[in-house]
Amino acid sequence: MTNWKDIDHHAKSWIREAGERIRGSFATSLSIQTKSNPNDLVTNMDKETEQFFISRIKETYPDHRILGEEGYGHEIEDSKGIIWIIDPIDGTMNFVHQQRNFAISIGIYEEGTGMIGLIYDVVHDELYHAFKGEGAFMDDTPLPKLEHREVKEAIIGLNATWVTENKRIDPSVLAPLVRNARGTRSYGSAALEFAYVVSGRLDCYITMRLAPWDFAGGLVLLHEVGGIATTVSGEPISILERNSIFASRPGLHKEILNSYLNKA
Ligand code: 2AM
Ligand code: CA
Ligand code: CA
Ligand code: CA
Repeated sequence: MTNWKDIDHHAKSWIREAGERIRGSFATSLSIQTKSNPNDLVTNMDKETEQFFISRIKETYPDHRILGEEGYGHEIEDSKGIIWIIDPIDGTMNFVHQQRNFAISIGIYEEGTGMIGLIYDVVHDELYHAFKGEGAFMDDTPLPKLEHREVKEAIIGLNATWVTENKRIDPSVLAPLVRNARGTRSYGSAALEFAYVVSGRLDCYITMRLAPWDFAGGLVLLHEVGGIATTVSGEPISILERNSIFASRPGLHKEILNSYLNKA
């Protein structure tokens, strides 16, 4: 029998410990490299944090598998067994430039079902956490179920890139939504944007391409507050692949899908 409470306890204590290490790194100098392009950054702390989780998990749960952004985990092609999906620093550009607005994200899945979701806002020391069927919390505060809100009263999480010429969506699809909404915000960390939808600070979040480690934790949290996440065309999200993401309050999800996104 899997002891899920034990896993939950370890995951929370490791994520706080990793956050402590990251906060400690502010006093030291970072080593920064680029990945796929000059704006795609990675630091020694991204790598060290992922390695920290991997060594703890391997030591304690040798039969669990790990999918991490920086590639120190396993090659994962199926959703069998227990898989930890980890983004050691989500919002690396913010980490480097701002020393805030980044998070550690962990989703723990069993046979493809999200069991535990953790998003740790390291600088604010705020842990968003959810366990399947037990609701979502920010530290000790339970997060209420999300209710409908109309577009005209909604704050939408959206990166300006998607309203300029780009290869994934026609900007004329999103422009009317941007015009009709109460406001838009972009935080530069998908995990935090998920946490903000979960806690009602954003009413929805739309992005054209995320990887599993960007949304694995957020999906579990969102589900626990009755939020809805699909691709921008309303399809189910595949947990081991890259997807576009539309995460929202219920009701608002339907309104935006029907009146804006489905006109794509
Ligand atoms: P990262 O900081 O972990 O790389 C920035 O808008 C958000 O998109 C961050 O959550 C960032 O995660 C993520 N991101 C950056 N580059 C990406 C890429 N090529 N594919 C998917 N997500 C990306
Ligand atoms: Ca990255
Ligand atoms: Ca990320
Ligand atoms: Ca990352």
